[in-house]
Amino acid sequence: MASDSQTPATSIVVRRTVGEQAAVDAEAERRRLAARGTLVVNLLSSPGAGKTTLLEQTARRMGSDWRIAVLVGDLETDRDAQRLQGLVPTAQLTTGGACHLELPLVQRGLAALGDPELDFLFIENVGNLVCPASHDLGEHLRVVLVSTTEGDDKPGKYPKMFRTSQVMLVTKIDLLPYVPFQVEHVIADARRIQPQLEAIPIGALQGEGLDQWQRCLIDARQRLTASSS
Ligand SMILES: Nc1nc2c(ncn2[C@@H]2O[C@H](COP(=O)(O)OP(=O)(O)O)[C@@H](O)[C@H]2O)c(=O)[nH]1
Ligand SMILES: [Mg+2]
Repeated sequence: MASDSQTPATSIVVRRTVGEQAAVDAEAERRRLAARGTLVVNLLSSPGAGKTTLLEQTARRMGSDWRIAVLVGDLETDRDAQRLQGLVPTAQLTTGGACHLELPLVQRGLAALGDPELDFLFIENVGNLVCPASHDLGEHLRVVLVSTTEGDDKPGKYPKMFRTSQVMLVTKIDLLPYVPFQVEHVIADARRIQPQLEAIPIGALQGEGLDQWQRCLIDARQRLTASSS
């Protein structure tokens, strides 16, 4: 039997799948931004549920007290970024047809803003209740919006989106008198999938529920800074 010194060295190459590497990268980004005190909020919904409107109102309410920036994902056009211009530093992330955002594009958007020190970084994902649920952007808070015009049966039909979110905003509650939609039904349906889900009904245009939304953000950031210090 050969002695140890004669044994040829054996090298083992450990390869990660693309998915595993993406998870490692997202976790590294999450930790990097947590250490800086930046709460990253990933906003997801079907098209038109009210993500940009919510961001406009959030920037108006919080922009003078907190350092905020927004990365806006879209298939084409910079229309949402234009709506936010003048309210908050914004970078448009154009996916060129892809149905969701991925971390490298988010990191390019943040670099385009100069990777500033922030209290809150909002990411408006591409409008879609399916694909964005499968992509970790390094966020600390995943927020799904469901509007009163979409029907109160959507959580059960798109379970991954609701299972992976911490907060659900029920939007456009000013339209409740005109549409067949029960807020308690949508909340019960979502909590069957994700019992811990925090649910906040809002009407962003009129400002309903925005105090609670703002408290939710500030509390989440406080928890983040407490746990990373
Ligand atoms: N009635 C009502 N309409 C809203 C509200 N929030 C957004 N909208 C409208 O819904 C449409 C889509 O909103 P937008 O913010 O662009 O949705 P996004 O595609 O998710 O970014 C726009 O016409 C908004 O004015 C709301 O609270 N109430
Ligand atoms: Mg939008």
